[in-house]
Amino acid sequence: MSLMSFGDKSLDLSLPHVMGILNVTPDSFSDGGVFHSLDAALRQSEKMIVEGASIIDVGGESTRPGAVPVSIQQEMDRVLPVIEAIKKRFDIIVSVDTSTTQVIREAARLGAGLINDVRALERDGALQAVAETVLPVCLMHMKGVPQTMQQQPDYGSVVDDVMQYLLSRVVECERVGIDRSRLILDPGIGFGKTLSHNLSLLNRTSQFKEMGFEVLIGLSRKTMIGDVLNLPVDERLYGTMGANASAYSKGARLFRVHDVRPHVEMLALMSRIEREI
Ligand code: 7PM
Repeated sequence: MSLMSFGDKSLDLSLPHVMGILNVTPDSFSDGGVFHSLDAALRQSEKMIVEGASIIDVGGESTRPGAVPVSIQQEMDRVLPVIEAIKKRFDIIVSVDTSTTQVIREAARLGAGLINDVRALERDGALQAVAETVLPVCLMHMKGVPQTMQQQPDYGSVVDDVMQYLLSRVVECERVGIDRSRLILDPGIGFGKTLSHNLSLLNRTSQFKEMGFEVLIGLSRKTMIGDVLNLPVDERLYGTMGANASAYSKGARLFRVHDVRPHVEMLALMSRIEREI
């Protein structure tokens, strides 16, 4: 057993867990007004819960390469009502995919159980906002900013550079009173990385684990899968599952995915086999 507390619930991170992706950006729920999008978000959440997700990751700021930044108010309006509605309806851990201090504070107040920050709490006030909660936080590595991060990313040694960056963020967390036991590390697949960088990071997943941290991997349907298989985004499930199975065998225990049921079933077998003597 390796329990981590996520607000009102805990997870045993000796076992794998699926985090289902819930995008609440306007491009994900075509514009039919507030009620329509809230209803669609709740239905998608229920589906992912029935399929076995342990966490629903709610995100309102598109971090895709080339995306335009959204205002704080826009992000609040998108994300907070959804978090509130999910926590009211379902017994599930809600994660908030945000870098914004005000969103961190309000999401925690509404019952979010995990802060998932692709900027590893680098924005002004974000460290302090998390320090004022008891919640765990996922620190992700990104090189550059979403608009330009895929323009010739380069590293000395990608694994060492990403590790060094994440450890520097761990130090900053501890400085403000966020204990190590609350930290989850994520190499940030696709965030300022070439195919070769992504493959190296996945190959070395165990190095992050060996530093004593839980590891989260988010590679669902990403370009790296398409690059290896030469397939469009809607045909990347099998490749996604292969890469996640590899990450599991190297120690990752949290998997951020679109396709919950296939991953829950794959990981159930991976974990049963690993535990059989
Ligand atoms: C459009 C394209 C929208 C790509 C969103 C994305 C990660 C994450 C994202 C990840 C963690 C996606 C990305 N990716 N959080 N948020 N780790 N912790 O492909 O890899 O889902 S957004």
